[in-house]
This record gives sequence, structure tokens and C-alpha cells, in this order.
Amino acid sequence: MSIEQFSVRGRLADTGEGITGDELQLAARNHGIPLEALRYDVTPAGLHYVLVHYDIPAGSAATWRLAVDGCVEQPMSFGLTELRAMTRRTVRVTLECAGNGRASLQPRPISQPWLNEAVGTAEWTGVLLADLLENAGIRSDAVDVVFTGADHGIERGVEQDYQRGLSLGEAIGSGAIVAWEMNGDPLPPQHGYPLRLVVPGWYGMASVKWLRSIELIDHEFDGFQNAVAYRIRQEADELGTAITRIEPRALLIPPGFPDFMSRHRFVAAGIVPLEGKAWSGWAPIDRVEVSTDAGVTWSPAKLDAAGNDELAWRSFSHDWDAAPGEHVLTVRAIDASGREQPVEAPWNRGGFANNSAQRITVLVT
Ligand SMILES: Nc1nc2c(c(=O)[nH]1)N[C@H]1C(S)=C(S)[C@@H](COP(=O)(O)O)O[C@H]1N2
Ligand SMILES: [Mo]
Repeated sequence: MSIEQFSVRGRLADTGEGITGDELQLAARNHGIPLEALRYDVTPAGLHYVLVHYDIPAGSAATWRLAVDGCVEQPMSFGLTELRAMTRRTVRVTLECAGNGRASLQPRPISQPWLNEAVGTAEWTGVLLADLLENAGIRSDAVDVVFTGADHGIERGVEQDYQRGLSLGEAIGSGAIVAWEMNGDPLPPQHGYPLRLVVPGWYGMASVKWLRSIELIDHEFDGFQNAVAYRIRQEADELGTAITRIEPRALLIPPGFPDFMSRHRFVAAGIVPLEGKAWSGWAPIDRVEVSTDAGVTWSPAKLDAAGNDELAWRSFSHDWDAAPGEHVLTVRAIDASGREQPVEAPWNRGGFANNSAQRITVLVT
């Protein structure tokens, strides 16, 4: 066997092909948020979605080193003790996997088969990336910043460390932080212990976990996760466009109670309070609309007060006067930049950034 022979291209499921063993294996490792946990403004760490491309690497806060080098005046290396002595801040950030929604696409791109649960909001504590870079001194020839994790694997025949680049402008302008705490506790192993990057507003792939190196380079980063993997394409061979910030999306907490297998919902007739969360990585949420007739008519939801971190998700609610019968609930978000969540998002080959509206079938009795 050779490395190159492993799934050199992404595959699409054949017509009618069910979830494959490979997809099941990924789905059993990488879990989403149970939708009822959308009730928490800050997701308890164990309920936050998880996505890990390779294996969770071993590491210890006592010995971990973060290198900051490349196009800097003074290459540096930080341990956790040194980082903790710097000015810290805590930011509330909604992370969403760029593959969220993939499994509902037709044809289905074969990869982690998310429905719509690859999201969570946590409070991350650490130092501003901008402060770290300033410490090392940014040279005028710096163009991109490359973040490398301690995990290692093979993707489409390419052996690699998990690595992502950001332009210097985005690295500083996004308010990215290098974090060692999630919700006030040390990072759990699956979320990057002992150190990770968190890039507010960006799809999750930018927030490199198990962060061991930050390198400034004098050209555009062309590593696998930027140049090959996370791109919107129709055809396998086209260059495509880079995936960046999170498209607007709203999700309802499914009301009533579920059927174990199908997860169809049951509620009693009368006023049913509907609640959920809405977010966008481009701008604060401007409005949320709810439909209880599968998208024929829409009503504005009530938005709760916005918090300090304006790209973190926002709660909304709507009272539904439920009449007996079967109903399909759906919901959509519109942000302050004018981006509107579509009921049906366009298809792309990797199944990325698919923010098609959620549909929940409810039997009112
Ligand atoms: N080092 C490393 N960082 C990583 C990943 C990874 O596999 N390795 N996965 C990325 C992806 S695709 C996502 S969606 C987020 C998930 O972060 P979470 O598991 O903390 O929710 O981490 C990102 N950072
Ligand atoms: Mo992801």
C-alpha cells in the first residue's frame, strides 16, 4: 500500500447510496450539538460539536511550546506559564464547521456527514494573536500567518500536519486569540488542549487546535487546507474560491418530544413557544423569520438582546399557535450585511457552507 492511493479525490455518493462505513466511522468520532442544547447561551464543553481530521494528539500544559517565527524581528517561543502572564481576554465565539449541512446535499459529498448540528458557542480565554505578533515584531515583508497543529495525517494522498494560513490583515483584524481555556476550564483534549487558535466569525477550520507554531511568511500560503481542501467548487479540477466566514443560519430547538428512531416531533395543540439561536460570521443578526407551513408564509421572530461579542449567536423566540395535524417548521436568519439565509442553498462539490434552512416535522395532537 502506498500513501498516494488513499482517496486522492473527494467522492460523491451514487444516486440512492446510503451512508457508507467510512462516513459512519467519521460520524462516530465527530459529534454535533444535540439541538436541545441550543437552549444554553454558552454551550457546555461536552455538548459543543467536535471535528478532528486525524487523531487527538498527546500534549501537556507543563511542557508545551508555541513557536512564533518567520518574518518577525525576534523569533520567540512561549510556554503556557509565559502566555498566562500576558494580558488575557475572554471572548464568546460561535464556531461552525464549514461542512455543516453536507449530508443533506444531493448528490452527497462523502465526508463527515453533518446534518445541521456542527455548531457551538464557547467562551475562550487567551491572548490576542495581535499581541503575540507585536511582541515578536511584525516585519514589513510579512504577508500571511501560518498556524500548525501537533496532529498529523493523510488527506487525499497528501501526508501533512494540520495547517491553515490567514492573511496578516485577517489574523489581526478578526480579533483571533490563542486560547488555553474553554468556558473557564483548561481546553478539553478534543478541543485543542493545551493551546488553540480561535478566529471569531470564521468557519471552524481556521481555528487550529493543538497549536504549536505560528509562522509569518512573505507570500500567500498554499498549504493543503487552504489551497486544496476548503474551497467552493462545482468541478473537481477547478481552483474554486476559498471558504472564509460563516454564512447566516438559524436553528430551532425542536419542540415537544421526539420519536426515538425517526426523531419526528409531537406537541399538544395550543400555544407552543419556539426558541432557537441565529448567527452569522459576517455581521450581527438583523432578523430571524419563522415559518410553520414549510416556508409558504413567514413571521418575524422576537430577538433577545445582543451580547458584547456581536458575532456570537443570538437567541430568538416565537409563539406558535399550533393546530392539530402535521406541520413543517422552518426558520431563516438575515444579518446586518444583508446576507439572507436561503431556504435551499446551492450545491457544491465539497458540501461546504450549506446553510439551507432547517426543516422539522411536527405532529400536533
Ligand atoms: N489541529 C487541528 N485543528 C483543527 C482541526 C483539526 O483537525 N486539527 N479541525 C478544524 C475544523 S475542520 C473545525 S470545524 C474545528 C472544530 O473545532 P472544535 O472541535 O473545537 O469544535 O477545528 C479546526 N481545527
Ligand atoms: Mo470543520
